[in-house]
Amino acid sequence: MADDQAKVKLYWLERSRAQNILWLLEELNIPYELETFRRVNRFAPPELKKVHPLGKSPVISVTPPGSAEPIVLAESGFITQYLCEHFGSETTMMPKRWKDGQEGKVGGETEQWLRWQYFLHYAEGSLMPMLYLGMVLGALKGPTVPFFLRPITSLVANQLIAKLVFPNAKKQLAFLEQQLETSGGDYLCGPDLTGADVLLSFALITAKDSFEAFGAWDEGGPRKLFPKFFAYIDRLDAHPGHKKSVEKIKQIDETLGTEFPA
Ligand SMILES: N[C@@H](CCC(=O)N[C@@H](CS)C(=O)NCC(=O)O)C(=O)O
Repeated sequence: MADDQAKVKLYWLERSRAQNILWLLEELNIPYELETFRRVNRFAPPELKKVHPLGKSPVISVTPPGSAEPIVLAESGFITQYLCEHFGSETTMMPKRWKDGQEGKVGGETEQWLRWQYFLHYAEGSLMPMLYLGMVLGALKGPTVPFFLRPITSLVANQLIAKLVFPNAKKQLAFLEQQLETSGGDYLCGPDLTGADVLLSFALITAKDSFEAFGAWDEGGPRKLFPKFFAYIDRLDAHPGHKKSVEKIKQIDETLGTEFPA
């Protein structure tokens, strides 16, 4: 039986990275089941722990053809890799791995595939920690902190952002700008949208208006310094597949959020 007869189910949490996996499932054109969850006090509800012990989203289950036992997969990068490898052969989601005649050899991988694999790890290994720290420290300056404490928490947050987040953000944006300059197309691995672009989309679309506040940028701010990077985010946001994934959620329940924060 073909892999396309496997049963795939996505456990989707509102305003989360699960939006990436929903978009990916649409691009891969495979039938899937969707179960939606609402946040409880900003966290995932306890029901998600029954699916995977960490209780986070995204999580998917894949039931192979002829089996009653689903495989449960967590971690967005792993989910993306698994789905692209099994269901992506007729799509652009995973670049060709080997140069002709170099199959299985060290260094025989194509540039596009090396980039793809790198970005599957980069998403959670480098990008998300920087954005998450920025978000947590940013919250120390906001209305969730009582007003009489806010001057102190803001002082601490500003110092940590200046020392930890801003230098890291500058390096990462410059790196992504350079990767887009050298990819040979509009996307990170070349001319075609891949699973790696989809995997980065939620974080980048969510964060695009926050970079400005990370520090004192030179020469007119991040949009001027990194035009390809911001055009790339706008391209992801406007992509018909991304729009369809948002629409899908709104069709289930108009009140479910797809963007972070609420
Ligand atoms: N490294 C994990 C992170 C998963 C994660 O932290 N998901 C967030 C949503 S974006 C979540 O479930 N948050 C709710 C909670 O922590 O309770 C991945 O790549 O999937």
